Amino acid sequence: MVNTNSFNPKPRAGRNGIPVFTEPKDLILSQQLYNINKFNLLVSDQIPLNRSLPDMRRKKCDHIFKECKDCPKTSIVIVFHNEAWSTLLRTVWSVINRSPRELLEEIILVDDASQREFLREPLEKYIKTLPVPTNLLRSSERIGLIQARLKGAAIAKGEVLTFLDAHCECTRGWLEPLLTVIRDDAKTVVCPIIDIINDQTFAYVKSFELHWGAFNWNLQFRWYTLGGSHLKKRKLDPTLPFDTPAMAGGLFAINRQYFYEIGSYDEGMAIWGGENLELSFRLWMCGGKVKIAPCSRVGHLFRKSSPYTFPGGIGKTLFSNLARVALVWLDEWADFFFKFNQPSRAVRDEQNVTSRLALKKKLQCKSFGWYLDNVWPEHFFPKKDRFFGQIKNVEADWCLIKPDTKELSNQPVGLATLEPCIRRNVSLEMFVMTKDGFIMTDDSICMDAPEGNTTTSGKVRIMACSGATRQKWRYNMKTKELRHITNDKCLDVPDSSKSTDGLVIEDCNDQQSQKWILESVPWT
Ligand code: LR7
Ligand code: MN
Repeated sequence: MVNTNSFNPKPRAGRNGIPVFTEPKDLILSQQLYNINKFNLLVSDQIPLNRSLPDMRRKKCDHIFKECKDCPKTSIVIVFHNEAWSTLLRTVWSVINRSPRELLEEIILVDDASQREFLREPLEKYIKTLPVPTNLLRSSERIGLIQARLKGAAIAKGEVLTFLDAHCECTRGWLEPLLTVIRDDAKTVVCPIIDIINDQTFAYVKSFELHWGAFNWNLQFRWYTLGGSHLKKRKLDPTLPFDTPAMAGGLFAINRQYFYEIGSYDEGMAIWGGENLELSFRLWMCGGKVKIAPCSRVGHLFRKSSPYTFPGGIGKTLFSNLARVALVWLDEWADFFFKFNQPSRAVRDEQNVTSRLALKKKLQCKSFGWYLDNVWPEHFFPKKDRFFGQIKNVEADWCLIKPDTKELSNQPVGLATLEPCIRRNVSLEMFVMTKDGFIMTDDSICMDAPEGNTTTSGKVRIMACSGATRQKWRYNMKTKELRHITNDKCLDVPDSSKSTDGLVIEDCNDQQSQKWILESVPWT
C-alpha cells in the first residue's frame, strides 16, 4: 500500500478549503490508510492538487501585495521523507499558483531517502512538466530534515531561501509580505502565520493571529498569547510584521547570504527537532531578528503523531539536538534544562559543540539572559531577580500545583489547588514569582483571580498569562500573606477542605489558612 499512489481527485472536493467528509462505506479503508502518513490519505487523495483556498488576508494587507515590485527572488526549498504524493504536490502547486512568477527563482525538492516507489521515477517525470524550474535532489541515506535543507540550500540560486514543509498550502498573496520584510532588512528572518490543515478532513482552518512562538521548560516549541503591550501595538496596525521569540521551524524565508553568514544550521543535529530554537536563538542573540508577517498565510497539515522512524531512537535525535541547543545557547539556564530534563541529560556528554561555540564567539553573540530580558520579557523561566520554587500553605502543609487539564494551545487551565509537596515533577509544582508580582509556571500560565468582586470570595484559577493586573500578587515575608493586589484580598484555603478544592481570595484575616511559604529550589 505504501508504494501505491492512490491519488484519485474529484474535481470539487475540498474546494475553497472546505472539509471533506469520508463516506461511511470508506471509513474502514480510510482508517487503514491513516497510519501510513498519520493523516487521512483517502481524503487528501480526493482533493485536487490545485484546489482553491479562501483568501485569508485582511483587506488592509492589499498594499503590501502591490509594493513588492522590487522584491528579491526566492528559491523554495521543500524537504521530504516518505511524503504522500497528493500532499507533496499540493504544496508545490500552491506555490506555483499563488506566487508571482517574477519572484520565483525555482523550486528545490530534497528527498531524504524515501522508500516509496511513486516518489522515484514518477516524481522525476512529473516535475519536468511543471511550469516553474523544479529540481529534485536525493539523499540515499536518511540525513534528517536539517541536513536535507542544507543540501537544498547549497544549490539554490535565489537571493532569498524560503523553506516549507512538504504538506503545506500557500494562500493568495503569501509570498510578498515575506519578501518585503527581507528586502527592507536582510537580517530579519520572517515566517507566515501558519494556518491549520485538518488531518482528517483537510479543511483549511484559520489559526490564532494574536500568538507568537516561544518554548517551555523542556524546550518544546509553543504558541503563547501576545502580552498586553504587544497586543496594543498589533491592534494599531494588524498588517505589520511583529517580533517573535522563536519560529516554528518549517516555514520561513531568509536572505541566502545571511543564512550562511549567521551559520546556517548546526550540522551535528540529527533527523528532527530543536533546529528551530537553535536558529531563533542564534538570530536574536547574534544581531538578527525573527518576525511573523501576518499578511502572509500558509496552511500546514498538523498531525497528532509522527509517521516515520527516528533512526537511533528519540534520544539520539530530538533529545540530543535539544542538548546541543542548551549547551551552546542557554548559558546558566542549561543547568536548569538538564536538571529537569532527564532524556537530554542522558546524552549531554556525547555532544561535541566546539565548532558551534566558536561560531557564537566569532559572531559576538549576546547571552541568554539578554535574550530573556529583551526579546521575551514575559517569559516564565527562573532568573536571579525572581523567586523559583514551591508555594506551600502553612496550615495544610501542601503545595500549589498546576492543573492537568489542557486547552487547545496546550496550556493547562483550571482551579488553583493544593496537593502534598513531593517534588515529583518540576513543571507540576514549581512556580516563579516575578518582581512585577506575576506567579507563573511552565507553559506561560499564571495565577489569576477575578477583579472588582468585593462582596463574595473569588475562586483563584491557573490560566494563560495575560499580563493583566488581575494576575498580580504581592508576598509579605513577615505576615506570609499572598495578596491579590487590585482586590487587596488574601490567597486562602477555603474551610471546606485543605486539599484539592480550589483556592480563593478572601478578606485578609491573619489566619493560618492565609499563610504561605515560598520555598526556593535551586535551579542552577
Ligand atoms: O528525517 C526527516 N527528513 C525529512 O526530510 C524528517 C522529516 N523530514 C521532512 C518532512 O517530510 C517534512 O517535510 O521535514 C519536514 C518537517 O517534518 P515534520 O512535518 O514531520 O515536522 P513537524 O511539522 O511535525 O514539525 C515542526 O518542527 C520540526 C522540528 O525539527 C521542523 O522544524 C518542522 O519544519 C516543523 N514544522 C513547522 O514548523 C510547521 C508548523 C508547525 C508548528 C507549530
Ligand atoms: Mn510538518
